Amino acid sequence: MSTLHPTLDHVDHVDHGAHGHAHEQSFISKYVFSTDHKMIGKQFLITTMLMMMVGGALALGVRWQLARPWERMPLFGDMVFRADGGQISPEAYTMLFTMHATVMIFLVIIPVLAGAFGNFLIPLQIGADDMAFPTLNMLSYWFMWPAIVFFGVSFFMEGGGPAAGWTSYPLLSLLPEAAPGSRNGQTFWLLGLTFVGVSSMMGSVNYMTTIINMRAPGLTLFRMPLTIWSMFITAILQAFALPVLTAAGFMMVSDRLLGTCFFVPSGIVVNNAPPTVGGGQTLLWQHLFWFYSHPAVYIMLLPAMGMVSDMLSCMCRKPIFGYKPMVYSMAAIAGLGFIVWGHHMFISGMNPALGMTFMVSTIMIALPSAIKTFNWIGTIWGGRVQFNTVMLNCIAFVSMFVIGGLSGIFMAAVPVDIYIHDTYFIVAHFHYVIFGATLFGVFGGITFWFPKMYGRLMNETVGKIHFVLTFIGFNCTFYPMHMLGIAGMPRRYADPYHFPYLEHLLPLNQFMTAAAFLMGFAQFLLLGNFFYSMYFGPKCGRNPWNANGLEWTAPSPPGHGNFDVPPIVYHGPYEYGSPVSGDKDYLMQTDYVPLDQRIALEDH
Ligand code: HEM
Ligand SMILES: [Cu+2]
Repeated sequence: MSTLHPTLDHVDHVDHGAHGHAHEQSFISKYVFSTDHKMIGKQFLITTMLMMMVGGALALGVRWQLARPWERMPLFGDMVFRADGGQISPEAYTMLFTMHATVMIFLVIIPVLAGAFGNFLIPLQIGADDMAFPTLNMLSYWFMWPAIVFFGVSFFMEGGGPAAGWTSYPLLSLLPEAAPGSRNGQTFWLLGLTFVGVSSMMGSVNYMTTIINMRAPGLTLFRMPLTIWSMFITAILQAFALPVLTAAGFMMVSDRLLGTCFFVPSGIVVNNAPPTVGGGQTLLWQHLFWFYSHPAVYIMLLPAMGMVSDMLSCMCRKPIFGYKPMVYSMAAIAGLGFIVWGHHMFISGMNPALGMTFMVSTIMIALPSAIKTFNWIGTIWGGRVQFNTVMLNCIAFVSMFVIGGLSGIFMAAVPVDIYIHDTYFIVAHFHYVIFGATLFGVFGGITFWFPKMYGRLMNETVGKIHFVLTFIGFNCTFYPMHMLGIAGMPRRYADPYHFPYLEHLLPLNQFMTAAAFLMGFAQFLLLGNFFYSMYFGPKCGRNPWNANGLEWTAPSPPGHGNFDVPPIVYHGPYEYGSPVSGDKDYLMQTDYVPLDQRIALEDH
């Protein structure tokens, strides 16, 4: 089977930066406080890639402890945990997994999808010259930085970093007696959360407005690429879910600083401190938190679903199978996503009738998810599959999503979840969806759109090695977690082997840790490939993948204002292998085919 080699010819003379209306921009306004959506997208991308390394290092700390409990950690341990003789203390372990999840969710996955790809692709794929509100767009990037700083400095507070998990459940997150990190570290965590929230909200408003108002002539809603649909639906999700979390965060800050008691009940004794005086409810936080954070898991997935649909169709040289069902399924997933949050709280003592409702609505999400999966398989089926880095990552996306989706259905069943809740089974599930699906989709997306970002190609061989190592490392790290969970190993324990019934799990955990380190180091290949190719990759033309979307009609990289002439759209983005396109196997959205010719060719 032949593999699509990106075309290197017809490199057009691109006047970088100043296209058409040339005006000099200072370094600061071009690279730092830029209002150009492409630069903001790249800023998000590079920031999130670096944050991924930070989050990864924290995870390796967690894995070290699970493989070699209470042993001195070489290098890292000596630097960070010198006071404890280089070993990770139970408190430090708690901070490590709290901040690992916080960084990965709030500083990597959410901003890489909406922030990096949303910014870069939305105007280009709808034929606009920029976002509707460029300054707001710039602010949405720069509001990430206070969050990064707050999360960062929280480690240096008295008592150490936040240690209540990324879910920040009270009382752990409220009472200084409950966890050492529940002092100022936790307050800083909440402030950081507010800033990422504001950043996301600014993006969301901008994306909705841009997609509704700024589409090129002819780009009707059902001619939009699925990436745009997914970004649009995600933006709506953000707009409705996020205020709840932001409000809850403020309530918690006020509980901590102003003496309110929204989440503090009366008469609880924690670590021999005097009983709490409150009148609030800890469960209230869980409801508010999950009312945002369940929809948020789709914020972490839907954009990747859209991007993978675009890439799969191009790499299989076939129209996407079932375009409209794909759109409706995404809408259904988003809609159902709002009424299922209680599945995180099955063991909180809720009324069984309510548990049943949450169970049924959760299991219903499997339906649109399955429609999407079958449609991806339908797209691959019979296609001229190009096994390049992009396609390999997309296949990983689909297959890992199937595994993660299936374990989701297990957990959604109340009787099963009562047993596996808060075990490693949960950790397996969400890593399969967030890492296995989304992150592989992102790796594919980076490779696919890199030529548009920098006018150069990334290295295929390094890309493939990175893929294989990550794929093997990923499955060896996370698949056994299903087994650990069924065996009853709880999550968030610094020393599970303390319990005799878990002792036999140590060797398996050591294997997983080895795989995790392999996977961690493999990410340097991605970074190396990315930064090397930025300067030394082979130059490419406007449309290296012979793709159909509007972004491929613009120069690589597009100058200020994106397009030479404002594009006009004549059909959808998935016309691959159509008889209408003549001797090419693709038909760009801007290629006009007169109706009589189209009818004649299609009847052919
Ligand atoms: C078929 C679709 C899905 C179903 C039926 C499902 C079901 C569930 C259930 C029932 C839980 C709670 C388990 C427990 O705590 O005992 C859960 C947890 C979780 N799910 Fe899913 N899920 C699905 C898809 C996803 C997706 C697409 C993502 C992310 C992209 C995701 C991310 C998470 C996360 C992060 C948690 C754990 C939260 C925590 O406790 O820290 N899930 N899922
Ligand atoms: Cu959920």
